[in-house]
Amino acid sequence: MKQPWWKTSVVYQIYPKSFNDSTGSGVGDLQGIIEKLDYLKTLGVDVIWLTPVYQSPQRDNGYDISDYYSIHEEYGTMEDFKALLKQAHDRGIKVIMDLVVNHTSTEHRWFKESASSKESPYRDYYIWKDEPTNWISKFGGSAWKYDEKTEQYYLHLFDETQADLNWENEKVRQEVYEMMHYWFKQGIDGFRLDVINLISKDQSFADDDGLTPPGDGRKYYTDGPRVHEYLQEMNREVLAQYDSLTVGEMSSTTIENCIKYSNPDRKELSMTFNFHHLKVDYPNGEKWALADFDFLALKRILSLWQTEMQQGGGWNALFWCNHDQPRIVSRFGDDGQYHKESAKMLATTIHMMQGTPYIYQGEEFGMTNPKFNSIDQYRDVETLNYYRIMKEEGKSEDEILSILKEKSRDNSRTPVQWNEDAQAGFTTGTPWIPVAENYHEINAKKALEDKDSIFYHYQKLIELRKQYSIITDGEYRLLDEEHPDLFVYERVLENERLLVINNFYGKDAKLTLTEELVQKYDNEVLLANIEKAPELTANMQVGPYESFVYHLK
Ligand code: TEU
Repeated sequence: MKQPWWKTSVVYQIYPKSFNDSTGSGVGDLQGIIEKLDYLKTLGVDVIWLTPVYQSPQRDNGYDISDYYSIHEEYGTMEDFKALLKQAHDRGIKVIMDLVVNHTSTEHRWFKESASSKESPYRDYYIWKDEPTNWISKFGGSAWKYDEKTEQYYLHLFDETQADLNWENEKVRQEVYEMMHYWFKQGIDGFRLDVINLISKDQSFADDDGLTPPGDGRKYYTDGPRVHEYLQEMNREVLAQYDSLTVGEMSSTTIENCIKYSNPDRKELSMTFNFHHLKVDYPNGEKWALADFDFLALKRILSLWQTEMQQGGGWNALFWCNHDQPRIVSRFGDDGQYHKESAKMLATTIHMMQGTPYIYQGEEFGMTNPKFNSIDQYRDVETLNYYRIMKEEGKSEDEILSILKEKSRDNSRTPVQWNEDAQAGFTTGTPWIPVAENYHEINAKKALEDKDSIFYHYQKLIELRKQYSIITDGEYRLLDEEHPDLFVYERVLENERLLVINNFYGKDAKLTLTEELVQKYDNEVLLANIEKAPELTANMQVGPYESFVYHLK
């Protein structure tokens, strides 16, 4: 059966602001992306995902859109966008954009009209109430902002400059569909849909009774009452007319809903991002606190999503990194002694799973957290809001900075480190956010010159996905579930297997394999992160952060 193209693709996420600056403005731009398309072709990615490039006041770096039909002037012009699209397509690389329609910027024309008067025809484009609920914004503080002029509160699940659209209003939905057609007619190949599972709110707008954690109101708008109805309408009105990749970012979602969002029989989306595996270092579910990651929980969660989504006919987006998450090699790997080995091991762990892998800019050569040591180096609105909140809670500067160093979204937003030139070759000007200090050692140029680099490991993972259908279609089975250090799984397709062995720690680990695995098959090493992978035996020793893929036939 011919698979849809996005099931065998690998997507590369570009955060334009930090990717490559072609003008010396200090901010990345579309021409800067064009300059790097050959680099991405060398890596072998099939799709690039651009985080928002629309007109925006940039309070949330483009996730606060003030005009869906124009390009943010710091990034370039519509002509630059069209040139990028053509240049990417000429290289066989598809382009998906970020669809942010849970909310707009309060600078958007619609909101300005809506806030002008209770009688405005745009009033019901947003969610206005006489009294706020006790819901908490994901960026801290109340999720409602009082408007003096019309003496009502408007809902903002994120920053107060990001007002939630009212999806109950059919005019809003039609505006969104019209805009999606516009971009598809420009020639794009799909969308990543920002927090799309938050668009349907429980119309009771009740206070959270605090009985079910976290008690912040999210149960009244997460995977809400009409969300599947809206996505099926979006599919009928728009998506079904284009051969596209659509990936929904599903905040605080469930497996059951992600099966519904991505099972093709339901005609909603192609695939989903979920974040459960990236909360195993949140003590009691709290992001803004420090804890070692729970490795057994990580294995359990990733494996559950593999098996349940496969059984339910859903499709996972596979990722460790994005513009909201810290750099994975610093978070679950080792950005010191075993930097190269652990980055390769982490990549192998998810790229050999079932789903569509996403590589975040700089991940492919092991960019790390920048380890900022002053609040002046941070830019992210969520980070700065929580800095203020933690200060008000009485936490010391040092304690707060130690938390931000691990948890801030700015960890992934420092400029891509291209080479050892000034500002890592990102800009000839002053970058909007500081470059990480380790760019002399960790940069794309160095990686391209080192045949044993993390870059070429990613390149090989992408090649393997094209060569072996077992990676796309094989059944996933976790092995040795309780092993405290090793993440070992197999993929099974008829009489063929892949055996994937990953040591998540910097010490030797013993692995016991079944006689069947060791005796019954001929095996070949497809990939290893050390010079020579050990022979498959019933009792194996796996060294610090070592990672191997064996093909068994
Ligand atoms: O993110 C949704 C979201 O909740 C993230 O902000 C992330 O999960 C959170 O910061 C973890 O603490 C999307 C975009 O990816 C993000 O960049 C935007 O800020 C947000 O929506 C609002 O559009």
